[in-house]
Parts: sequence; structure tokens; C-alpha cells
Amino acid sequence: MNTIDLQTALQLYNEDLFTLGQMADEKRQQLHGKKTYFNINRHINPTNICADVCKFCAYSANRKNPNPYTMSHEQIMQIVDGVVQDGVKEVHIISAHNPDTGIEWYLDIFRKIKEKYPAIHVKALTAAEVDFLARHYGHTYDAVLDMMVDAGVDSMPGGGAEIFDEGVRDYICKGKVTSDQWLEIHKKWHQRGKKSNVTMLFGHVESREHRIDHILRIRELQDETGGFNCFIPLVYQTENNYLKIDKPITADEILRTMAISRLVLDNVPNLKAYWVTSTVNLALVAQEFGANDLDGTIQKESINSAAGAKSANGIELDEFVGLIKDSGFTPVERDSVYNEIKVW
Ligand code: V47
Repeated sequence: MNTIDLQTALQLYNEDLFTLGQMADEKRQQLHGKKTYFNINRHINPTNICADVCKFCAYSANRKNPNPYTMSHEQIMQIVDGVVQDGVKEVHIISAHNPDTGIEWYLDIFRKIKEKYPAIHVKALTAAEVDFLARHYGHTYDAVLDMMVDAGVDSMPGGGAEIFDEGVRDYICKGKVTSDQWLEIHKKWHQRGKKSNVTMLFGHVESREHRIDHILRIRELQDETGGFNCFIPLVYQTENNYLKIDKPITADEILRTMAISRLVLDNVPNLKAYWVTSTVNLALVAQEFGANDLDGTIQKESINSAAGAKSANGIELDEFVGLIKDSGFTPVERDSVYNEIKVW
């Protein structure tokens, strides 16, 4: 039973950085030794047309980024055909909230992928998308989740969680799935025996207290369902959007937040340093501050790169593996639900 409460967690921020790192590293070593997990994956973002207006988003087609697109199923299958040849084992499919596609447009592409490649893992639809599809097409969450299972979705990504504090949430993404709804959707998904991830968008207008509150809400649900595989703190990217901040978050604060996440959220087994938003260099350092997962090669990414992240073309496998080794850790290729595939 983890006894770190809000106040204790906030006090941890005052620790010396290296002491905090050592504490988090001890927990990491207990759980994973020197292993750093990654997978060979491809992000696919099929449409950027969005009915919602999140201030932090640079991806959706809007005044600042007026390039609306919706991929055809043929285009998506061409991507999948290509990446399967390259050894990709997971497709991570998330989109904006396009009001014009119909729900079948999503389900059908999942079916097509699974029919052609039954072994590929489909990680698709954030809780924000599930909420949008339910509201827009007049379904219950249960109905949408059942349709996803039927269509072959294997797991849910952790996007759309942002920050659970209702005040901050109202400011940065009013009108989107609420915090309670986000958690409810994941709970229902876990009750179907399925796994998911959970993110936190930080480094914008939120306080340390808001971050800990977010993490504690996750810990509470995880105690109940055990369905979260991985926690992913996403560092806010500042470009091409409407969420202005005074100064960007420092590396010191990012590492502190990673370390505290590892200590407070010890019931979620994996902590991902998502190199896309933290930079590769800091993600490598974060391995010493509790992180045991670096996501994957990604190959192409449109959401965070639209806001300034250097991830548009992913990273080569050899380089990725070499970087993990050179930083003193053991690269372990995993599947999407953390079964080990290969120690590199
Ligand atoms: O939900 C949007 C975030 C998320 C910005 O589950 C931004 O394994 C930073 O959820 N700066 C999508 N972040 C990405 C995501 C994700 C990524 C990797 C792995 C997994 C997983 C999930 O990106 C959105 C939103 O929270 N985002 N804009 C921005 N300016």
C-alpha cells in the first residue's frame, strides 16, 4: 500500500535532485533492473479535422494550421502494408475528432488491419475519441467500447488525459471529455479484460499540485482495476498553438516530475520517458530517474511534431538501441502489453 499522499509528494519536489533520482532508481531497479523497454511501432494519425478546440493542440486543422486532411482506408492500408514489411508490430492510431467520417470509418479500418495482419497489435482510440464518438453518434460508452473490441482493437492509448484538475482542464481544453469521464472509459475498458496507458500533459499552466492530483487519481483507479500498463508524462510543446506560457519547463523540473511519478505511482508497472516530447537526450537521462520505457521507433508522428517536437520521422532502430546501450541500460524489445520479445 503506497502511503505517499499529496503533501508528501509535494515535499519530494524539495529534495536534492540526485537524492530524488536515487530514490526513483531504487524503485525502477526493484521493478525492472537495468532493462529499458521499447517497441517497434508506427503512429498513424488518420485525420486532423476536429470538432474540439484544445488550446495546446497544434495538430488539428484550424486558423494556425489550415491543412485539413482525412486519409482514405487505402492510404492507411498502404502505410500498414509498408510498415509490417519493416517489422513493425504495433500501430498506434489516433486522430482528431472529425464530425464527418461516421463511426464505421474507424471500426472498418481496424477490421481491415486485423483481417490482413492478425498478429499486429492495434492500439487505437483515446478516451477523448471514445467520448466524442459516443456523444456525436448517440451511443453509450459501453456500446462504443464493445464495438472497438469486436473490430479488433487490442489496447487503448493513454492520450486525452491532459490534466485532471477541472479548473486547468476547463482552461486548456474546455468541452472535451471530462476527467471523470476519461477515467470511467478506461475503467470500463479494463473491466473488459483489456489494458491501456495513461498520459499527463505537463509543463504548461498547471502547478505541481495539479500534477500530483492527476497521478493520485490514476493510482486510485489502478488500485481498483490494475488495467494501466504504463504512465506517460508528456512534456508540453509550445509551438503553433494557442496556449501561451511564460517560460518553458526546465529539464530539472521534468526529471523531478518523472522521479516523483515513479515513487507515487508504484502500482503502474511502467514509466515511459516519451522521447518525442522530452527530447532523446533527456529521455536517456530519465532512465536514471525512474523511467524504464522509451516508447519506440515511431517512424512518423504528427501530433507532437506539429507543436515543435523533433519526431516527424521517428528514429532508426539501430540508433535507438545503440543509445540505450551506450547510456548503460539493456534495450529490451517488448510487445504492446510488455511481453519481452528480444534483448538487444
Ligand atoms: O492526447 C497534444 C498530447 C497526446 C501537445 O499511450 C501534446 O503509449 C505535448 O497520447 N505538447 C497524444 N503534448 C499522444 C499520446 C501518446 C503518445 C505516446 C504514447 C502513448 C501511449 C500516447 O499528445 C494528446 C495530448 O495530450 N499533445 N498537443 C503539445 N502541444
